[in-house]
Amino acid sequence: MGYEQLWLDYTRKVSCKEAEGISYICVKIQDAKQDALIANSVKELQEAFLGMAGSRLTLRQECGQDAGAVQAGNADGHSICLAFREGMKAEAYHLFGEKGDIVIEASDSRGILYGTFDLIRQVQMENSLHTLDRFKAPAMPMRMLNHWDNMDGSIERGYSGESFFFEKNEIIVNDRTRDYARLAASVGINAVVINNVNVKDAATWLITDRYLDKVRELSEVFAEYGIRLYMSLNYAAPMELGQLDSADPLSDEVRDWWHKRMETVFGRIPNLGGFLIKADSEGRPGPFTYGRTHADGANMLADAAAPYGGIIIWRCFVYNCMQDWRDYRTDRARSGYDNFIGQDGMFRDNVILQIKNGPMDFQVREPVHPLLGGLTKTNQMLEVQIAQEYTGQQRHLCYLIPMFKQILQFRTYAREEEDTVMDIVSGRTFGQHNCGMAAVANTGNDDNWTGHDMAAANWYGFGRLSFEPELSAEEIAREWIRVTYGNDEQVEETLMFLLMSSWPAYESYTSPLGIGWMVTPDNHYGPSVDGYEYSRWGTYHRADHWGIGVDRSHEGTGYALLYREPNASVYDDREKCPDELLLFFHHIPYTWKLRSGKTVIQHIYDSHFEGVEAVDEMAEQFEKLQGKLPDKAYRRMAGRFMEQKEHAREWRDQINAYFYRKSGIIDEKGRKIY
Ligand code: GCW
Repeated sequence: MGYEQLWLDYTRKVSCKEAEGISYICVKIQDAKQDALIANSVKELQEAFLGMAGSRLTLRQECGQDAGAVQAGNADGHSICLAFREGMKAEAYHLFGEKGDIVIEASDSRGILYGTFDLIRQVQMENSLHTLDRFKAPAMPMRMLNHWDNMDGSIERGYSGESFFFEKNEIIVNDRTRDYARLAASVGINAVVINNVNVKDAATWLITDRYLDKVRELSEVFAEYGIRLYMSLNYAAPMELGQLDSADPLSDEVRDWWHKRMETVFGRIPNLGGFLIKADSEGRPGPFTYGRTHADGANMLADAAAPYGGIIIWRCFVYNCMQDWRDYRTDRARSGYDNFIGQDGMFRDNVILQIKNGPMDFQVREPVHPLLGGLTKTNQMLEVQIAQEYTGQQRHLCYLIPMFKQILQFRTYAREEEDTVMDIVSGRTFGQHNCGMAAVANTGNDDNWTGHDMAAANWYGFGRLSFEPELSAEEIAREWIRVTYGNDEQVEETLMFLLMSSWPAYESYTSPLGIGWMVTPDNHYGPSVDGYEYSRWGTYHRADHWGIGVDRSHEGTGYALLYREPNASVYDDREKCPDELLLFFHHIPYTWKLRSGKTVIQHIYDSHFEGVEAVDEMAEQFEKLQGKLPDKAYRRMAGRFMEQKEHAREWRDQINAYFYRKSGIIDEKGRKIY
């Protein structure tokens, strides 16, 4: 086993007297032996307590009829008691200490599993167990990872090796599959899409006999950790697999084809949650070809999946990727909204629209997508990306949870109260039960799973955040550090500093004031200011000699007005628009004074110098951890920080040179600009 166990590494010893005093597990659950989740909870507790605290926990399947019999301290030591309690919410748990014993109560076995992993975290953090009293219920029903893994083993936008689900067009099920499921479940993930949303070639065949047995095997491993398996679908499957001559959602033949397919697929895979679909986007087929709407397409699939409780997740990432850069009226930022808002309320109850956090594409800074809170009668799910496609590709450190927190806290004004993105995706705003969050995954078959060791904080953090969105980014970071690297204060403080400085630093030395892009086309790594400026992708900065930015106000593309008030008026007015989004919404002269008091051009220069200084400081602080982190991890990270330092300079110098040459305005601090 060459790969690492990350935050579930039970070989790391802890100093926790209370854990040492525990000697057995008592399962007060009927038929627990048949329940794989309970069995796995027990196994996890036994391995964790033995490895970390040296206590060997024996299993007592049914001790005593009531909790009292177990809880009264026992001559042969204390226990961990697992029990069901009626009246608790699905997946919720209560973890508490009672006279030296520990109790995990839940309404279902997922709750027991989540409580188990929480207890293990408490041991890892060396917290007192006797005084525990943690009542937790996940805020949102769907907590999902989307893997963009292809069946040949490559990963679209993957930065940590190859797929561990697929190799040479075959499905892999092995120990690593189980460890993946354990890691995901331990932070509360309960749904996983195994294949890329761009479904082509062999992946189209995942829903056929060729693969169903193996998909089932994979799904069974997931099921034992409470994770539902989902697949991405090829909308044109009836043509590619069924030899029909269309995929028209209103054709009887096509509907029949899907009904039969769903019957087979759900019949063969009991733990199938449903499907994710990218349609009419970036060359993928969809209902537009037949003059039909997204609702027609999604509902047709939803009807076919409904008898089996299946969910259809339909992505809103739909835009014209054949734009003419000369055209100032078409605005990619508008397209998601314009394509879907007219169909609000037309989707079946088992359809969820999945909406990227911003209207463009996972840039380091974007406004919140106006469909979030725009749609009021449709199930909605937020899509974020922990794969760092535009934020340093897991070579640069960029802890993204602070960004996700800002998005979740954004007030949409869809109602007078409970109107934040967090409220919407938790189902509070519109009373929805099919909702939640999905993240484009950042894992691969690298030994450390995520390329950069610290990128694991984004995986861990996404899970924890989707379970408990009230946690702060700092709390999650601290927790990740302690469960991964132990409780040394210097390690904790230094890694905290690195994580918390990383997103602001990355933003500073890359693209300024919300403009985004400026990356090398296709691979999206490194600076290329004009790389996308004259392309078909709709991603322009419109810089000239006088200024920069895209006019999305009422005088421009009108995008700013897609928000509810007061957001619309704030974004529409360059005087009121927040600095960090100014160039997203407005074309602004370089000499314009920002609310910070600096001119736009001086801000560009300053932030790029400061960004590099911040990275230098991060690298310097990191070096002090030599000898304090596991050797391998230290060396891997040291290499990445070296690259980040160099690469941040490249960003700084290219951006500053570009704007100096365009504007002809000198840096008032007289620093070197090329
Ligand atoms: O971010 C862009 C990526 C594509 C991706 C697409 C999407 C899977 O560059 O690689 O395709 O978004 O989200 O569908």
